[in-house]
Amino acid sequence: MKKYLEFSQEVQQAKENGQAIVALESTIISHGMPYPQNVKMARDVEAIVRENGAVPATIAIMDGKIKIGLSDDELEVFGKSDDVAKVSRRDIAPVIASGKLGATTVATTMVCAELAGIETFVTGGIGGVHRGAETTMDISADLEELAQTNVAVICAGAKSILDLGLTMEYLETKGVPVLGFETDYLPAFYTRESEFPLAFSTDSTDVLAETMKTKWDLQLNGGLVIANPVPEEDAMDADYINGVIGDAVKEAKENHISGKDTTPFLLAKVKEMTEGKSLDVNIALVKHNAKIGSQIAVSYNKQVH
Ligand code: PSU
Ligand code: MN
Repeated sequence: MKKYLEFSQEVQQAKENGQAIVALESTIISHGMPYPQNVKMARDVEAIVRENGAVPATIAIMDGKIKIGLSDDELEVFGKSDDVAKVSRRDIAPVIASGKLGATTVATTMVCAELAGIETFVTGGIGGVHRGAETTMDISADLEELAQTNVAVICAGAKSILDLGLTMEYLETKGVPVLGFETDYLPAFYTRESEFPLAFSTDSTDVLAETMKTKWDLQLNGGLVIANPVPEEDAMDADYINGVIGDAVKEAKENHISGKDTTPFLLAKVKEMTEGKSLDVNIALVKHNAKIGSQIAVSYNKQVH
């Protein structure tokens, strides 16, 4: 197992010193945002993690290894290259064995974080049940991973490019807690709230860390979704963005976009239709997630050591 993992020096040191570590994904860099904003976002997010007392570990696949922690130059490669595979769970072994560059999705970053002994993972939004999934069966592997892998994912909920109601049903069926941080409703990424109420909410990062520990102490395997709404000042108007998303979903259908291309297509379309505003919001909410997620990681680290 160990021969497939390569820790950066910073992350290796953090492990030896018992410091809190926060995992970060790379699909958001390679397939979620355009260059050069993606690289700047990745570096800024790492800096925020450090400012909040934890150590960042951006995860990706390179040279036949799972990299736990990337250098600045490696971040640049993943941001710039247009030859990076989007790696879901099914793609991990083929991409490693063929020595290709691979950006890890939420699902794959969870797999790799667990292998590396990292319990806290910060991202923008998770994948979910796509609209029309009753016929396409397009359900993100992120949900299946949350059902089985012991990593907490701090995000701003999920985009309404998805069917949020079906996504919540799926998570309930799979026994995945969705915990609101300072919200009683599932955040909808660009907006602070959807219509879907959450079973649990808190304004304490300590309680969230305690919830992670309790779940895993009880051997209730699988992840947790910690839903942290976009800051008020960055949120978009709900009617406006939902209209845009509706048009983007329609365009994806007309262009017969399917499978793993769907999410990147929709993200790029929404950015184009909002003249870049959606990208600014995306960056703002990831940074906010990095702050709250790092506080959770530090608290969790105190409770288990
Ligand atoms: N949602 C976003 N931004 C993203 C993604 C999702 O708002 O960048 C990425 C994440 O890496 C997520 C993946 O794991 O898309 C989900 O893809 P799919 O729907 O193909 O499972
Ligand atoms: Mn899919």
